[in-house]
Amino acid sequence: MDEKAKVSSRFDRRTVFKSGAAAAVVGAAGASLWRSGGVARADDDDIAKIAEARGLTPEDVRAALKTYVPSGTYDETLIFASGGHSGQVLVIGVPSMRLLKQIAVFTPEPWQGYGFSDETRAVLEASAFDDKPLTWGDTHHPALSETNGEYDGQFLFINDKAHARMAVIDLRDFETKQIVKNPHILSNHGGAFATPNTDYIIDGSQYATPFGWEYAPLSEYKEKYRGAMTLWKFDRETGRIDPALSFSIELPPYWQDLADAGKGPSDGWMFSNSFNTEMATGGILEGHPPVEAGASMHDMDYLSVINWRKAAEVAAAGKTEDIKGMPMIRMATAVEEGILFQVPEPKSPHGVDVTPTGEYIVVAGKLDPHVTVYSFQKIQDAIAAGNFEQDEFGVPILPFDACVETQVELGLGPLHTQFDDQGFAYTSLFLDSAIARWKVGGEGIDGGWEMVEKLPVHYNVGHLCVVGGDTMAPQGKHLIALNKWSIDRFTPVGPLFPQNLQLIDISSPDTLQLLFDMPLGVGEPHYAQAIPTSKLAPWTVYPEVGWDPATQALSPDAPQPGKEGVVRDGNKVAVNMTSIRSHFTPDWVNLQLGDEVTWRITNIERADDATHAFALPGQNVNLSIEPGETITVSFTADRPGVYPFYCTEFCSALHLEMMGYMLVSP
Ligand code: RUQ
Ligand code: CUA
Repeated sequence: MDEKAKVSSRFDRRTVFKSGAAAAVVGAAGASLWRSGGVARADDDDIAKIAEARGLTPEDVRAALKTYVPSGTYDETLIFASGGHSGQVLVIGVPSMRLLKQIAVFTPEPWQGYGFSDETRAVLEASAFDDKPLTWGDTHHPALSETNGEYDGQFLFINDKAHARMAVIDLRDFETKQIVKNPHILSNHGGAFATPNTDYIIDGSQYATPFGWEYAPLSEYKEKYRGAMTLWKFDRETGRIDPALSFSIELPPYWQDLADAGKGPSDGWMFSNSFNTEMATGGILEGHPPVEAGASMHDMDYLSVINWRKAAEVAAAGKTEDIKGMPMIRMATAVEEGILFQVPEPKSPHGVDVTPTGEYIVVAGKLDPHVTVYSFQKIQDAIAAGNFEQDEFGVPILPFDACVETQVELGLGPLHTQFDDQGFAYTSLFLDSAIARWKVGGEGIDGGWEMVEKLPVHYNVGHLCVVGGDTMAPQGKHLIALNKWSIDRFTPVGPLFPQNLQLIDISSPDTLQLLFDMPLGVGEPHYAQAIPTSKLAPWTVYPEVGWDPATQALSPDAPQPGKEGVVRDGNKVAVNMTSIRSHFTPDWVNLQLGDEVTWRITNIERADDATHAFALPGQNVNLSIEPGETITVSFTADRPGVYPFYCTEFCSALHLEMMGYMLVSP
């Protein structure tokens, strides 16, 4: 039996629920639930009959009871999942696994009006590649902002791997406020990761290129191509990354994979895997091995160990080189200042994850059946003892044996690790299509560093996510496996399959239970972070009428009720409009050919969910104007005609009547 077939057969367990005999499963819990509702309208046997008629096993019923969120009640947890090459972020409720929102980040999105208003267009345009606007991204790793090593629910960051960009989302309104383009590198992967107080957002390069997006032939790879770690300075007050205080550190031309920030004793340091220490570049037709083979020849690659706090001091002291307007700490400086070290790590490492106490660093090598656990203290001891040699780039290489705490054998294709509050770690096994639960060891812990259970998942699991699972305060109720393939899980919908997010109950120390399969047909989530909803405080309407979400302040230009109108100054026309159920004021907008129009709309509603939208034919415009919001769109009236504009959000019984005429006279 091949591996997939084996896994499948484990899922072929239809011990169908039998009424009477199996009613014990619903048993006490089921019965008391019905009764506590105050309605004695069904007994256990009815539930058993439903289960039997639907062909459900006792396990199925248990899973359903644990995930069902009745109408009118809320999920206890939200996950923020990347949307992969949709370029967006997905917000999903747990345990119901209902998709609540897709936050537009790198890709224009009409429902949110993202990329159509002046304000949101500016966010996208600020991160253009030179002058070329980019209208998609490849989101991989969302990072929630942290205070003292715990999620604080204020901001979310996410990278665009395809263009090495970083986005900032404000969790007061769940909207993207800023995207910065990395001036040094062209693709990233080791980001976004927040330092424990969100001083910096870590952004590691993926494929080595010459810095500053310059040209150099592949024959000069070793001399001219480089990797880098960028530290984006985050300013909580403005809610923005401050590129002027951000900097990069030059690395050898290996490919940085994931990264993580230290915490507790390791706070001030960060860790990043480097694979392709072979420096393979492909060249299949030129007689070289393909990258997949060329980059997998060494038994050991390197874990980069970087003192970011020291690096920030060195950057502030100006010991940097300016490349495309942003400082770079050169490799030689990084070595001289004691910022950069490397430790060998086995076989094409992928994920690096610091344990909740900050004492250990867990590395998963894709081609090694173990996770390798490094001790931060041992690394520090080796550095202090000068116990290292230098590689061909001059970077100190600490000895493997001196830094490793232990290795834990888990299975095939380990990728990523998260932690819970019961002392367990969870590692995804891509090739095994399984989640391994293992016990974290260390001082005073009995029987640590060993695998305790493996749960099959469908199929090819990439990241996994536990509530707070990468923080200093993880929780132990749910784990979400983000699976790449969904063969035989869902009703076929053509050759492009949805992704499959699987919800797993990890609350019992004895056994893991798969609860729910969530097909996601809107992109490929890589990583996700989960946060209790009690830590979030989003607005349901904007604080004041005339609010500008771009500045998170009252806009001085906001059209206010009673001040609406069309104001002409030569060929410059300002349209000051308000919206309320069910009309726009003004609803006649008379323009002349060639007019340069600045059109502002304030939604003066104060009721939750009373969003109006604004579609203007011929100008490629759709705006979403949430209660209190002010929004702007500018264009040139470049074609005579009559253009009915209307509200695209079904806001009231007379929503169809919520329209007006824009007339452009020749
Ligand atoms: S990763 S391929 Cu996060 Cu495992 Cu991007
Ligand atoms: Cu406002 Cu429809």
